[in-house]
Amino acid sequence: MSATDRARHLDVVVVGAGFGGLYALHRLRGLGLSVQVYEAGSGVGGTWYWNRYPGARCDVESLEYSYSFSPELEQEWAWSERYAPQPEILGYINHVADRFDLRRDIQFDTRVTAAAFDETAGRWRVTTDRGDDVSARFCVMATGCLSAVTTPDIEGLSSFRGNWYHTGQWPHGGVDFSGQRVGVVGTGSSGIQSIPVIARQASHLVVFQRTPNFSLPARNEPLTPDTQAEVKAGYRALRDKARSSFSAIAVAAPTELALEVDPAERRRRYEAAWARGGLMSMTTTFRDLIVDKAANDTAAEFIRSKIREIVVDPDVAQALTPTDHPFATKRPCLDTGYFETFNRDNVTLVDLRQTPITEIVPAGIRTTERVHELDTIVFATGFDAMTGPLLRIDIRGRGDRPLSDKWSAGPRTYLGIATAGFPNLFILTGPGSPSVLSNMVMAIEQHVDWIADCLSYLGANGLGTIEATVEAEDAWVDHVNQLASATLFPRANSWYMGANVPGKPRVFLPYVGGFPQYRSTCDDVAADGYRGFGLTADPAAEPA
Ligand code: N01
Repeated sequence: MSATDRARHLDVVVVGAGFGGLYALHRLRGLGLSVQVYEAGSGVGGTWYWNRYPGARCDVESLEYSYSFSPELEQEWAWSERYAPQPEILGYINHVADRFDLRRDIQFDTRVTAAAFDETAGRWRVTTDRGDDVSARFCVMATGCLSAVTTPDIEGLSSFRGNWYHTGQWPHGGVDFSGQRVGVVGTGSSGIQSIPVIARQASHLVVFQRTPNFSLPARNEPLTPDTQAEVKAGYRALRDKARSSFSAIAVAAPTELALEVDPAERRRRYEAAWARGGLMSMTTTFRDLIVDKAANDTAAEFIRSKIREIVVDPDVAQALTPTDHPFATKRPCLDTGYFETFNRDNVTLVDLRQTPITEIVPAGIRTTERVHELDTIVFATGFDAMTGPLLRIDIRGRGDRPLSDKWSAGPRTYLGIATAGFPNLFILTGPGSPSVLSNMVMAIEQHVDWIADCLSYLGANGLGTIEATVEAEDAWVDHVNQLASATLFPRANSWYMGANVPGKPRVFLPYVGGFPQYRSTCDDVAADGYRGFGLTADPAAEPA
């Protein structure tokens, strides 16, 4: 077979060159398979390639938010801070791409537009916006969970005289806000990270807040050589602990109930978590925070009391205080000086619950109260999470059925990795898997390793296709829903629930049973000959 034919008839197409796509390429190429990665960006990095807004950094500690597959890589890379800033994570991913010689199988500036399963050939036909038209036995969708940005459809945006940006598609050259009147719309993680930084540069910052959010101090700090050396000396044990921890982050599982301890002791624990900083400190204080509303109220009220302590103007503090959802039912934010920013003279909070946006005009944003004159608008308005990146591609399975049709009432997967009617299509960290509720890098590695083992199994057994059965998928969807309904998560209008996208079905998207339970289910399924999947023989592997 010529090189051109080989390029057109691949073993695997991987869509996306973020953490997921890169590791998939590395593992699958290592099996001797021909792999082509398509990436819409001009470089590797996925989330970390696109989200370059001021203040962007990870909210999982750097030493854990990194690949574990290569002990050499772990040892040679040095992180500078407890939570790595976006440029450093992007530098890390670029280092990985070079170190493992990945770029030669990645085509950049190329967006996959469609993937259709040809039942006769038993292959996927994948097409791109650059005119590529290739055939592959397997497709790995490494499209990310938070990559399909959502910009609100506010009347008049095109009339705005200034510039506007979305945090998830930030210009590579950066944006200089010096001397500008800036409006930030949205107070999720992206808004809460960028607002303090923009406030320091802009002449005036107006924050347009629809829903106040819980945010915890990051307590970011430089990582000392001693800390790094200590972690690196015990890296395998740390990774093993992470793998057996609920969120795939190495923390001890809480054992106590919040209401089991007296109020003074409870407060002391919350104070200690606040002082330590980080997401896990607070969320793992007690084991019932996400299942018992009364327990959750104690943590929520503690954070509210902190907001009142920090924010000087009581009306502003009140407006910033989250009351509409239990703590952690929306992804809690990590910040550096977020609430303190509202004590600055050059920052104004607009509470959109009191004065909603009516339109954008050439001079700025009009609310029911007045026009806020602006030079620049920043939309920190989030993403069509988990399903958006897949449904923005025209994916068609058996019988030419679009995935968008199959998922019209919400995503249906088996293990969050496969969907019935779409043979040989794998979704990395898809809906129905722990994904966004866990350390994403570890979740990615677990999925890629499972897929690599699966492809080896198919090869070793002369099998051509693997496809989730409808029965296994139905049972998995029921299981995922049951787990979610036993928690407080469905009480929030969150992107976890699809609530941030008009018309999106309200379904709790990730699997909430924890990473270890999920991982062992995946391992059992594989050990049981891929229980719940239909397997067919590979005609090419049969004796002539
Ligand atoms: O998006 P979001 P994000 N008018 O959906 C508001 C990860 N992440 O990009 O709550 C006015 O959380 C919306 O208001 P409401 C992390 O998993 C991680 O900030 O819908 N406002 C909300 O305030 C995170 O959870 C990191 O009422 C509108 C905001 O916009 C996820 O990405 C950093 C509006 C959107 O918040 C998404 O975070 C950044 C409208 N029409 C992101 N539409 C770290 O690792 C929406 N909003 C630290």
